[in-house]
Amino acid sequence: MKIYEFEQIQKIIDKSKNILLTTHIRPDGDALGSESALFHLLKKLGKNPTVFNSSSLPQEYEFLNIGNFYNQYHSNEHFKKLKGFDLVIVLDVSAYSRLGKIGEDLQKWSIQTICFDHHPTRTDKFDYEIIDSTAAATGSLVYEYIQNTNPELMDLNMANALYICILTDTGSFRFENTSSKTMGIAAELIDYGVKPGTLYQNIYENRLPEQMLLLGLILQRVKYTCNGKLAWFCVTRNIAKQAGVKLEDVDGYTDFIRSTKGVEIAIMFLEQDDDKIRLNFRSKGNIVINQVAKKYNGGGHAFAAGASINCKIEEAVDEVVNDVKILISDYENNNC
Ligand SMILES: [Mn+2]
Repeated sequence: MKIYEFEQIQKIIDKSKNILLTTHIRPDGDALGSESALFHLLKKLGKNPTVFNSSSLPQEYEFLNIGNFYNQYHSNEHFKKLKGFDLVIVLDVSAYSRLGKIGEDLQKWSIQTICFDHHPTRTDKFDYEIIDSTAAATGSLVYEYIQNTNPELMDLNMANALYICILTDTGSFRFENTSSKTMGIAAELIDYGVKPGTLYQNIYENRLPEQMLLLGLILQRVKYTCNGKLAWFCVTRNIAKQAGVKLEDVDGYTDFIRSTKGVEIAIMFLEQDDDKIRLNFRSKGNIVINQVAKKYNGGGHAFAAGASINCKIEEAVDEVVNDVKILISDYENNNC
């Protein structure tokens, strides 16, 4: 990103007072960390920021909620409030449809928008954009923005939030998106006082016993095909109930199954309703998976993507496993 692009963003923020921050449904560490860092920055700039998300705050990110600033958006209660904002900052997503209900409602008002994002799949255009699909996390773009405009305002709260962005979106610095630049930013954040071990534990070593029980049930049910290159599993509402896990707390399992030797792609089918199935795709890095997600109106990164499909879970399995089998055989044909 060029310095003048950050300066332009700063000019827009300088002219605004009531600023809304929002992000995609089922927010992850990058989405929530970016919101948190910008919230604290805007406060220091004398602005009146508000965070509204369509989804609730996942329990493992509760420690970021210093001052209880994460609000869940409820259309019936908050729709009229949207009119009072003079600027909306959309984080970690470039599609109104992925913002959930608030995205639908925002389009009914005409409010200026800024978007910070690093996803390659882009649907909507925003008034001002800081977009870089080579960035490991949206949080690293937020970090660059702060360093180029208000470096003296950076503090430990903001540094912690930005470190969470990078930690989670790089899979704890394991994924290929971990560049020397990413490591450089992480190192600078540690210089602000970030404790990497503590933050890691906050997020990854706080699994509920129920989630571990569900892991056991999933491990007994994984199916392999394509000579072990494709692994998939279903989490029905029944199995989740048996383990005592709420559907919104079913997370991280697809990454774990991908870690199996020989597996190139792992898929989770999560039954949300009788005829609504959430799909979660994880690829080891040889086969791009987001075009299959796109086919089902989803999206994401090349090797980590998601979508939703409206049918019975058995039909979803038939259709999607077949699509991915074709993808794997294309890959094999091109690599023999
Ligand atoms: Mn992200």
